[in-house]
Amino acid sequence: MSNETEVELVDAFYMLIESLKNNGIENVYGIPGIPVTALIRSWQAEGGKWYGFRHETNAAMAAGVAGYLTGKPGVCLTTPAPGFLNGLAGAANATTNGWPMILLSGAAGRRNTDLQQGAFEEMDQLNAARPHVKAAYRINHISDIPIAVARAVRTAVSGRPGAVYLDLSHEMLTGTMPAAAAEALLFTPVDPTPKQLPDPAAVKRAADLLKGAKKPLILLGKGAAYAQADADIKALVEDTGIPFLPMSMAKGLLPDNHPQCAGPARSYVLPECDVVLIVGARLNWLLGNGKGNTWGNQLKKFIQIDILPQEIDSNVPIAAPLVGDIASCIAALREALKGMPKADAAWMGGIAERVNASKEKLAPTLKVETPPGMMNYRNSLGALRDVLAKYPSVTLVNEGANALDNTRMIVDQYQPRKRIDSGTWGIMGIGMGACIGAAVVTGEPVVAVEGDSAFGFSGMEVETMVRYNLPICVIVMNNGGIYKGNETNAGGYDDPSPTSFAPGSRYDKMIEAFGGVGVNAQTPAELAAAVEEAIKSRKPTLINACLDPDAGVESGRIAGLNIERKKKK
Ligand code: FYN
Ligand code: ADP
Ligand code: MG
Repeated sequence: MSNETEVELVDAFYMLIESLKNNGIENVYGIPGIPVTALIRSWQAEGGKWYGFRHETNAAMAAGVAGYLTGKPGVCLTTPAPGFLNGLAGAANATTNGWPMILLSGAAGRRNTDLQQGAFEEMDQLNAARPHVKAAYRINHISDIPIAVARAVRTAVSGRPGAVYLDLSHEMLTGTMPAAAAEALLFTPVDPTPKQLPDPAAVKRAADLLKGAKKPLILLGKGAAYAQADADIKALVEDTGIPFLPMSMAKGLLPDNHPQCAGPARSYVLPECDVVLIVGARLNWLLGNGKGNTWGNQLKKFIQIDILPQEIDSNVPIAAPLVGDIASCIAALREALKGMPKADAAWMGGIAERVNASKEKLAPTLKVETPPGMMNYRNSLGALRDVLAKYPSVTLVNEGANALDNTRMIVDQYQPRKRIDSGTWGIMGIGMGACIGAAVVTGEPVVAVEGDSAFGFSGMEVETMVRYNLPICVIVMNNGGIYKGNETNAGGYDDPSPTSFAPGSRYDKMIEAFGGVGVNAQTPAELAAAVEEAIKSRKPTLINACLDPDAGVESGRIAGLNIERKKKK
């Protein structure tokens, strides 16, 4: 007869690790500490990959990007209180961008926390997380782990993707249960990302509208890239002959040098078009909320493909909503459009003229010579563009103001999901996390173009890049400041201006301190050579690109969003 001590037990770590594995999770990003250090060791011991960061926000950014690139949730693990809050910033960013990720965090004991008795790292994390994520759940008992992890994964990847917070309560983490009962609870969820087919009547309505268009336009957003329906989207564009305009992260879904790409004629096609097929993009601030000057002050006839029903009519009336997953909607639409004549040649011709004029205007500025150490955005990025054209599978990470705007305009993309940037919020601080997430899941080199300000938010992760020997090349566009590096203090005293950094900083020395390759590039040729060497060698590299402190403009291309003083006192 067996007594209680002979019953084989498993612990919460085992249940969590097995549940993550059952859901196809291979990588976890985060920072160890009380109470999850041993959990992380166990994860590694049982074959999981762990990427340890220097700041939790960057780990969460990596998880979000991994989710975007793979369609499976990236997982971030943090310690309680500030560690959790740091991770929450990345989870909120993933939610805003519509990327699947899971934030797991250890939490102080509920008994003390709920009575506010002052436990170590006490915080009501579940409620803090709620407004910023798609869903927040707490696991209170070890036997709930398999269902909770499956629920988190399904919530993250189905419908519009987003981040899910899973609170690992102290009580739960200390639990054990009989192994036989535990094994009976572990399972692999069936079809976590089900197809969502569009209504045939909605497909017909959309097809009829498109067939009647004189100046149709296809607007591709990062939802279209996320959907991994690349071949069908390309076929729809090419079969209809309709010009397409990619949002920044949809660049490369079809190559930027495709004859139907209207990117370089943006301010012509948006006001001029009559019917717009929106595929996985939102009519948010990046698109002038669907109205106003950007659109020639006319209400366009919009066909909008989106998985989230309430995205429709969010800003302006949508003439033909097409609610469903992009792959299913595009397939249905292609079928309904069979035999449709190609888009009007005069419309295409007018666009081609503008595209060529924009490119011709830009081209000479990319070759301008500047004195050593005084590069500008155009000639430095012109050199980079030519190198990256040779390596289309490299992922480009990009943040900043002028560094962002100029790179988006100058550097062409040729493959889907190879550009990651400031995203829906238009924020700084995605950089090194995005680089690491992309390098881990693609296994290919990553090149980041970072404003010197933008880099500062995640710069310490160069140590992480070196520690894991990841093929990442970071270019810091160093003009010595936010927007520009030559502003003086408006008050006239000696302190720096609010936008200035230490002049002549050598960011390349940072990575050398950890054993990576540092390069101080003074000319476009030096920059190009260093990037190419980094891509080929796959060695973690940081290039300090020496820019003229006067290079750049305040707030980049979105200066209209800034507030100027109305009245001087
Ligand atoms: C584009 N363009 C080109 C090319 N591609 N010209 C020549 N050759 C090529 N290949 C032209 C394009 O037609 C535009 O000119 C201009 O370059 C800029 O193109 P873009 O970037 O597509 O257009 P625009 O107007 O800047 O787009 C609006 C936006 C974008 C809001 C979508 O600015 C954006 O994504 N911004 C994010 C900003 C952000 O997050 N900043 C971080 C915070 S900064 P015209 O047609 O003449 O207009 C904190 O201060
Ligand atoms: P961008 O910033 O490039 O304009 P957004 O992130 O604003 O793109 O919009 C992406 C849209 O795509 C979101 O509204 C989201 O609901 C939608 N979406 C994401 N994945 C899918 C999918 N598989 N099927 C349909 N819609 C999707
Ligand atoms: Mg700068």
